[in-house]
Amino acid sequence: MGIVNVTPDSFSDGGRFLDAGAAVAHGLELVAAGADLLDVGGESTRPGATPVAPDDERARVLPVVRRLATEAGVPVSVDTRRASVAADAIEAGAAIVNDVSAGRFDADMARVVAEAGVGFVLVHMLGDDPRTMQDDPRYDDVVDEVGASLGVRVDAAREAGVHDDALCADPGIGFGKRVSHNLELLTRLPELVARAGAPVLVGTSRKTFIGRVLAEATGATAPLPPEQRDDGTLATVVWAVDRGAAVVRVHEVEPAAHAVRLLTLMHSLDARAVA
Ligand code: PMM
Repeated sequence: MGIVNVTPDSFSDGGRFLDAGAAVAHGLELVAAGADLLDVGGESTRPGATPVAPDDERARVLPVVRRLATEAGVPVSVDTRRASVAADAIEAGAAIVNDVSAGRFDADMARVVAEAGVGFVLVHMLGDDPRTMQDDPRYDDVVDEVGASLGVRVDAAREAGVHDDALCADPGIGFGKRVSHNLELLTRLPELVARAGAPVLVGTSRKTFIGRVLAEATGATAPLPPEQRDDGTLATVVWAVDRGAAVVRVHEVEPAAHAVRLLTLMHSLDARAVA
């Protein structure tokens, strides 16, 4: 899943694709680089980001979704917490709704998704506000708690009428998690995959925990900046796919697509060698 952020303030690519034409061109480049899905977002959910007004969010995402849905040749997902924006994006051609609040921000979301029969990505976030989610997040057992919470959201979506094959669950890397929580979610990913009740999507791309881990290795105190996190991202992509992730959400598509292709080939050769 290639990321198309139409925002002025996303942490790694804010402001680069605010113009609809630039965002569409970027989406088409990501497909040429191997993306099977595109995720279009108009609201940054990084900690401390200012919430965007619904009309501004609509104005950012709809023209981009409309053009990519006809031109890209792959399903387009809309990254939004608002049911009305999701409904308009579906009308404009979106085939998936990616909701970082897992349907908790807007009580109408699951109904809109169910009625349209589109895909639904449910993301775990600690608390219900991206502005405060990183304020001292705590878990007794992060994998148990994230798994249980995703299970509740998957059940709620099913009750609202969303089909099993339309659902995807996402542990929400960086959404109310410390570095250690993110690393534990990745190291114990097979447990989450086994209990999620839906295919699992993992979004590690350029996230702060990668910048922190890589900075620590050199003794630096500040995290490595987002533009220097793509190699680290690639390691997490390979790790996640190898441990059962069905979808990985990335900014830099080509290396991830190449890595996944090689990984898949090696797994199939390995399976034949063992048989
Ligand atoms: N991360 C961000 C935004 N949307 N959606 C899903 N499903 N999973 C994620 O991990 C996720 C997301 C924040 O990253 P960005 O600002 O680079 O898009």
